[in-house]
Amino acid sequence: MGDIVTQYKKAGGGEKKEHLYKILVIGELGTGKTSIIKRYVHQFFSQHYRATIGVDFALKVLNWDADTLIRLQLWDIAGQERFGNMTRVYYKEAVGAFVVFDVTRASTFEAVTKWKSDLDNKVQLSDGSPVPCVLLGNKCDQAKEGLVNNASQMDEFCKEKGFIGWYETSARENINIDEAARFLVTKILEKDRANKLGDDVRDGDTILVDGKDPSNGPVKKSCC
Ligand SMILES: Nc1nc2c(ncn2[C@@H]2O[C@H](COP(=O)(O)OP(=O)(O)OP(=O)(O)O)[C@@H](O)[C@H]2O)c(=O)[nH]1
Ligand SMILES: [Mg+2]
Repeated sequence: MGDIVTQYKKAGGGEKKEHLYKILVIGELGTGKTSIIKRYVHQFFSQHYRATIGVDFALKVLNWDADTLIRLQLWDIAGQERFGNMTRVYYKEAVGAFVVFDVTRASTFEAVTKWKSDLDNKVQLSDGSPVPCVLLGNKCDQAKEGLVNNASQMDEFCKEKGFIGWYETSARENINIDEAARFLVTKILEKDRANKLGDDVRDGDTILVDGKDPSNGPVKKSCC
């Protein structure tokens, strides 16, 4: 899968395309993955830290343009999972990813390379190319520590490690999260057009995800 495209009639008579994209959110413990997703999907932030166990899910629907609706299936993977052996399962069929570090803790930046290698070793697009991945330096509302203070070195780091770009974000202050997501989705759409990531679903077909409408909650796998 990766991407499921549905075409359906718009009120005006034309056809509207609908894409379903699986996006991973990975990185060290406590870097703010869950907070970024909560901010992005629910416009909500909490100071309270509750570690994610295993994986969590959220769905964000984007009215991309007049002809395109995009559903982002966000996979919020626990920081502790890099030491487990489940990431291969979780990464399956992803078409985009965010690797998150905490700008106040340089150790979380040092772990970024390990997360990126884990990703690249375990999942590729159908043409064998790496999954487009954006690096997020979160908690930029706080004092920064390490390489993140040097933008040109960060650019260089991203080029070297195969990130398509990087952003400083704050889930607390709602900084750059929409922008980073828009950037990633733009790249995914480009890849999709070049590469046809998924199957077309005929007009009138219903997308079922584990037997449920994906707009109703966590989704895992699509079928039709
Ligand atoms: N100041 C500040 N704190 C943040 C920000 N984002 C997250 N936090 C705090 O950082 C802590 C950890 O956030 P989580 O979103 O739970 O981190 P996580 O990456 O999901 O952690 P795991 O699930 O353990 O992997 C929480 O106390 C959040 O309130 C931010 O942008 N700024
Ligand atoms: Mg979490």
